[in-house]
Amino acid sequence: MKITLIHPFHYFGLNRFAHRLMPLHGITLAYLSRLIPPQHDVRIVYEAREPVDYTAPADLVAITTLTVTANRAYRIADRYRQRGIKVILGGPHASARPTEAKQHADAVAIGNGETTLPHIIRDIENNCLKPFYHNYVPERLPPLENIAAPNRWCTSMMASRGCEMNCEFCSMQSIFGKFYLQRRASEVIREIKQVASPNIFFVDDNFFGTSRKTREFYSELLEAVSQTGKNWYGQCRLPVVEDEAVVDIFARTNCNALLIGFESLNPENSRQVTKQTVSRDYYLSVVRKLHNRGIGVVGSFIFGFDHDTPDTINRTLEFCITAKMELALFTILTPFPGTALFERLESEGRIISKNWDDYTMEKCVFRPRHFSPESLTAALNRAEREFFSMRSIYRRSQLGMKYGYLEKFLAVNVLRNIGLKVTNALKTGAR
Ligand code: B12
Ligand code: SF4
Repeated sequence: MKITLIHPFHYFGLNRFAHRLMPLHGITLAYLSRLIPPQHDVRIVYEAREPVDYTAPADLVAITTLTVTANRAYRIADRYRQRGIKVILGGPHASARPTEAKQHADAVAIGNGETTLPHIIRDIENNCLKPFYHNYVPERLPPLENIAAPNRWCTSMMASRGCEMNCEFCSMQSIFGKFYLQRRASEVIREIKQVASPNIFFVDDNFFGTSRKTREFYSELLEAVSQTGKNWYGQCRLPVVEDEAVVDIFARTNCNALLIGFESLNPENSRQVTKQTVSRDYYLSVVRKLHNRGIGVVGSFIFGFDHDTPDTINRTLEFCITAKMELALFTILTPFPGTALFERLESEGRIISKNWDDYTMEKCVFRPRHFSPESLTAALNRAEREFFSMRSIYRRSQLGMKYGYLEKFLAVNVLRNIGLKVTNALKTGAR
């Protein structure tokens, strides 16, 4: 069979241009292609990079969906089905809303593709496709030999999948189930050696973890990565970098930067949703510890929790600049379908938009406690503009210039500054 795998794209205009400049995507399609038996001819299409060619020959089209890309995925699916081509939908959104997705597909894969995709392909070959394929926790993860890089600069890689935590706003456990699986370190090391780009981005949910076994696994892996001369980026939970010994390993093995989910500076929010220790001093000590070892910090923060007020946002901004964070990702709390957060806000009658196009994490789709939806979106935009202002870039770069890390991030900070100015000018012009 000729099988086309598609990752739809929801950003248009300026954002599409930005994505072309710096393409970064997960490994979903490359990963799914490894679950398809080798006799099939597989084509991968990232819509962010190339338009979907509806005339290219295909016997089966498999589309992955995030909530924000769901509507776009449905439009693509409808056009293929009009041509009589079978379409299957999967991924976090289709898994959370299978009945909705089924209106646009011949079959919907719920949850982990490791268990559903091979089964679907077998059923298509035997002409007995079922409408829904249900989630099972996989027993092992497939190898990722010769994985294609989205750009010359960085390649995404996965060494483990699953997370031991269950944060209220996250879809991992509620959609995919409670599991944590590691691949064989030797296999991942072999694959990393095949990669041509100088940087590796680990997409693992629970990178490094906290158990002794997990730490041994990652230590072996990272020592091998450093021997290839490549640098790496990862995303990890705060408790992981509390340990000096772990930070030493990261520094020794060429960690360029870590994306850290700080989520909130407000301890009352953390009691409600993230279950992690929160204090400004503790956060600052973590950032300093990483900076002292030459590791950049990309801080991820969520605004709109029940205890957030405008003051929380001001304090967060002040913290990010004082801590001289290389980058900050400010997002609005978003109740993705399938999460405990969605259920709670729905039961409280607080969700105001179910247009999935709005689920960008930059727009408020529910009624927060201490903001109007519009004022929360405006506060987020203001925080972003201030964090990426030239004055803030200058203040944050002082430490970076001394130790040599901000220069790695200067271009992306300046580009973000320009991007925000252009977006703002376009919005003002449109009003
Ligand atoms: C790396 C990453 C990114 C990268 C790359 C994004 C990408 N498009 O993949 C970056 C930083 C760019 C990013 C951005 C965003 N991300 Co992100 N990201 C991830 C992360 C950590 C890993 C993705 C990955 O490669 N996973 C590994 C692959 C193998 O897993 P998978 O895609 O889920 O696929 C499995 C199954 O879903 C299934 N499957 C998937 N598709 C299909 C299709 C078929 C036909 C079948 C049979 C099976 C199947 O099979 C696979 C194996 O089991 C995930 C969390 C996670 N663990 O998945 C979040 C995650 C996907 N991101 C999320 C979000 C919200 C976003 C943003 C909207 C955030 C923002 N504010 O911008 C943007 C959207 C960008 C976009 N348009 O794609 C959410 C999505 C929730 C939702 N319901 O939509 C997730 C799940 C995080 C979370 N914990 O909630 N992200
Ligand atoms: S947000 Fe991160 S730590 Fe929390 S459950 Fe999701 S993947 Fe795990």
